[in-house]
Amino acid sequence: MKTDDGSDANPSGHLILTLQERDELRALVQDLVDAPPNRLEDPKWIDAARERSCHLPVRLREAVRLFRADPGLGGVLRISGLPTGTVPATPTEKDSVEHQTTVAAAALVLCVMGLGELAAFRPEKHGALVQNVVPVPGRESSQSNAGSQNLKMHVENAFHTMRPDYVALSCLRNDHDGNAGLQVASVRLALREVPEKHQRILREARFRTCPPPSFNGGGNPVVHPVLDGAADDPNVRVDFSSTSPLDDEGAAAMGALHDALDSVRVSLLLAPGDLAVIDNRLVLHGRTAFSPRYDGNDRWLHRSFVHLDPRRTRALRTGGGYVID
Ligand SMILES: O=C(O)CCC(=O)C(=O)O
Ligand SMILES: [Fe+2]
Repeated sequence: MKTDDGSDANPSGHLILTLQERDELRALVQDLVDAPPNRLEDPKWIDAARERSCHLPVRLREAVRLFRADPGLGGVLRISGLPTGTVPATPTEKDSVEHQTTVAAAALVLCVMGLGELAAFRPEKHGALVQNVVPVPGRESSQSNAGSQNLKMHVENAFHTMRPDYVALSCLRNDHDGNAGLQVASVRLALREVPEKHQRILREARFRTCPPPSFNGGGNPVVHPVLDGAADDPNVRVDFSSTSPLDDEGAAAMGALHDALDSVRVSLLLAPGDLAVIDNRLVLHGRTAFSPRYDGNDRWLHRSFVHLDPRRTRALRTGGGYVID
């Protein structure tokens, strides 16, 4: 299906690395894995990652650079062919994160370094640079990435003024049954279906968003508009699990936006070695339900956040590190 400007209905970019590019990338990742001091969070290792990201295969650098300039109508860049190394048993504990420079963690960091600077939030997953998205026993119905029931569509950390510009999710293992799809829906596509009277309401501060469960009680609710910025190409800020309208008109407008997003929603079944980079200013994401078995072979993604302008967050980053307090 083509849209009226001639592009694909799901115009998200998909770069499939060639065998030669995979070899080049694997060598670069291994070099980074071995770079001292072998700890993901160490500023020296992060510097090494930034430097090596300048040597990524040229098509990958191009794809990332072009995506940064314009994420397209779909607002998602998928890259296939990242090395994962030997993948151990999927963790099962709550808030699990990576500290060691594994192949999979280094590959994610390396690929997204070309986009901007990595960031994390102190109250969430210990402020780790690379976080695990895994199902956690007893949290099946949680509206967080520890759950396995349907995860509602959301902008990441929608309550936070310094929410990430991009969310990067790389796949080490999909679920046993191939049911867990990363859902993405672009506001650039959805707004074509939202009547102007609702868009006007969505631009007003008539919505309240609470911090997500992953903040473990940290942060405060905020009242804000759902759409802001350019009239013909706005940013979106809403989480259908933790944003509530303040009045009836707000509820109708949010409902219209929800339905429009649903009509353009795309499911991405990530395979090991796939990386999805989501523009968090334009695209909501969520996940379909799946059945974890807690047998060491459950679905496992790595997640990192990226900001385009680290100066914007500097006052909140004690000591200039990557963690936002
Ligand atoms: O599990 C997924 O595919 C997405 C989870 C999610 O929303 C997140 O980790 O931010
Ligand atoms: Fe999310």
